[in-house]
Amino acid sequence: MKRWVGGALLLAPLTWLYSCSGSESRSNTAALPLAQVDATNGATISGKVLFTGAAPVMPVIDMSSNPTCERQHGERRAEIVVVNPNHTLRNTFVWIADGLPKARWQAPSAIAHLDQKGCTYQPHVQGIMVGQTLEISNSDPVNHNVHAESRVNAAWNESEPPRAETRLKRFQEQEVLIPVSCSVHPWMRSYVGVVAHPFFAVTGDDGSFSLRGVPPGTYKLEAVHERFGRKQISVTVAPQQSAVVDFTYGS
Ligand SMILES: [Cu+2]
Repeated sequence: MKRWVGGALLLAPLTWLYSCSGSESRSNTAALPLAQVDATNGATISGKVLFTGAAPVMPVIDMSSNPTCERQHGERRAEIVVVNPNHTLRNTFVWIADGLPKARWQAPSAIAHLDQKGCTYQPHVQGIMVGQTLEISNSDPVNHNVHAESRVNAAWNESEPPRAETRLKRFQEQEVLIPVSCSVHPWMRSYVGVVAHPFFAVTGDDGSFSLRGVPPGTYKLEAVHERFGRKQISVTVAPQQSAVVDFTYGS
């Protein structure tokens, strides 16, 4: 088992969101062979996203502009930075940014979901594949306005009233990450990573990630966090090998 800790490259702050979002787009992969995850001989790349230093205190969200939202939630803090009790960072998107063999990966038929509930987006960060359906719903009794602030894919901004039909969206190009905001409630913000292959994950309450069935090769593994930006680590895996890669954010 190999282990890489820290030493990652942190790109310039504030520019991370719209920097290069990966190698292949759907438009130029149509003629490539179809690839499949190799569960037998593929490698596993796993690890944690660590956070050092004191966890920043997130502000309480001011929902006073909408009493309905405020009644639903009471006091709620922003999810911009969530440090877990084990000193790891939640809501970090981890993916293979470069190095995969030239191939076309099939999007899963499973539908991904983004809900507007309690005047927040749930989940806060998620990954989907190029071409995969994202169902956007509104569980609230208030009007929301969903704005996909994409730069590579076509952006859109659509109202979603209470009890409206769910919206089904697909993104045709790789783009990491797309901010999704609400024009009505400025505190509402979500991020969707759209990837041309299945090797991505989002850290949860233990800060870990695991990418399975990865073809042997050398990859640029990237972590992306909405506040702390991008970090990249090079990792090489042989067939059936397990590699552990930890990213470190913080002071
Ligand atoms: Cu809203």
